[in-house]
Amino acid sequence: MDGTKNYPGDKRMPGKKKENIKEDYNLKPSDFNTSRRPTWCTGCGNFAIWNAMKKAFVKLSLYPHQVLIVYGIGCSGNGVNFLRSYSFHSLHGRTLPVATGAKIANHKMVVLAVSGDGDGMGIGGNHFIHSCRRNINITNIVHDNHVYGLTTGQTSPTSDQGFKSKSTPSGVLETPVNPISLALAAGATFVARGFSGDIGQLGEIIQKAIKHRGFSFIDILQPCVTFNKIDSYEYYREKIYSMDTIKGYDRADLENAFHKSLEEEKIPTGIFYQTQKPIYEDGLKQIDRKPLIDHIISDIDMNKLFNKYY
Ligand SMILES: Cc1ncc(C[n+]2csc(CCOP(=O)(O)OP(=O)(O)O)c2C)c(N)n1
Ligand code: SF4
Ligand SMILES: [Mg+2]
Repeated sequence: MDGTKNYPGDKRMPGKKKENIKEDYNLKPSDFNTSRRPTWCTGCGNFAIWNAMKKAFVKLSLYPHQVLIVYGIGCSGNGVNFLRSYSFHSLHGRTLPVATGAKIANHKMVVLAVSGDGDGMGIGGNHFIHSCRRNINITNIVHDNHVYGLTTGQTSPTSDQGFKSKSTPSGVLETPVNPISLALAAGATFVARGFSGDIGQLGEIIQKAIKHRGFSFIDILQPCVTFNKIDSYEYYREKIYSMDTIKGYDRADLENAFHKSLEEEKIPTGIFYQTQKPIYEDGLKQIDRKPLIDHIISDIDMNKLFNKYY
């Protein structure tokens, strides 16, 4: 947690245990602000994601000490400095393994993994696939601006074919990763797309994703106003439509979700797919009765084990 100042109603004293934290104040989005103001470029879509996340926590009555957010490296990852919660600034591409470890250590905690498209779909792509199929109860948010923002605008795995950047001056040759299709194919149990130009819908999706029991994935179309002049707010506003407008859309229909994920002429937003399956934690006997962090380990003698192998 950002340690700059206690949030209102926080009765903790240094060294006191978590049980002493009281949720006795009227939660508001600004309770999730740190003392630092965001440094993102003016107009960056990250602002809306930051606001939508804070609003979603308030709607769910989640207090800062009940949430862990694991960030990757990137402009998206810099959110670690601006959103007050327990947080961990991990390595580029490694948000999901860190979040997975934290969730297993304390499965009572609400855990989110926040990364960029380069982070989540490039170097972290392998972790993404296995996190989807593992169905661990965490929420993965990808700020999908189709570029490597922090390193000044190189091509990312979701950049459009033909996109020109410093790293591909003649245009991208490959077809882009489709994060929604990939999540569906890999077995994610909640798959959604948001747009940072629609904070109302985005906040709703984030709430539902956190409430979902299982791995929930949200790909957020997030304009990078500095390094991606193609995928702008105007561009998206022309192309986007909400799936909430489709009467009778069945979110449990995987095949239909796939079809939707492949639409390009118009871009659907909202929840593509949601289903219930046993979560990874259900199979872990060690955390059946209480979180791993509450186990008493001081009387475990490791010497026997060490002596056996050394
Ligand atoms: C292992 C590793 N490789 C490369 C980098 C350099 N690096 C830092 S941020 C970044 C790209 C970030 O792009 P993205 O994940 O899309 O996040 P954005 O900045 O667009 O939010 C890269 C390549 C790094 N920090 N660590
Ligand atoms: S470089 Fe792009 S993604 Fe990064 S803060 Fe600026 S507008 Fe946002
Ligand atoms: Mg990016």
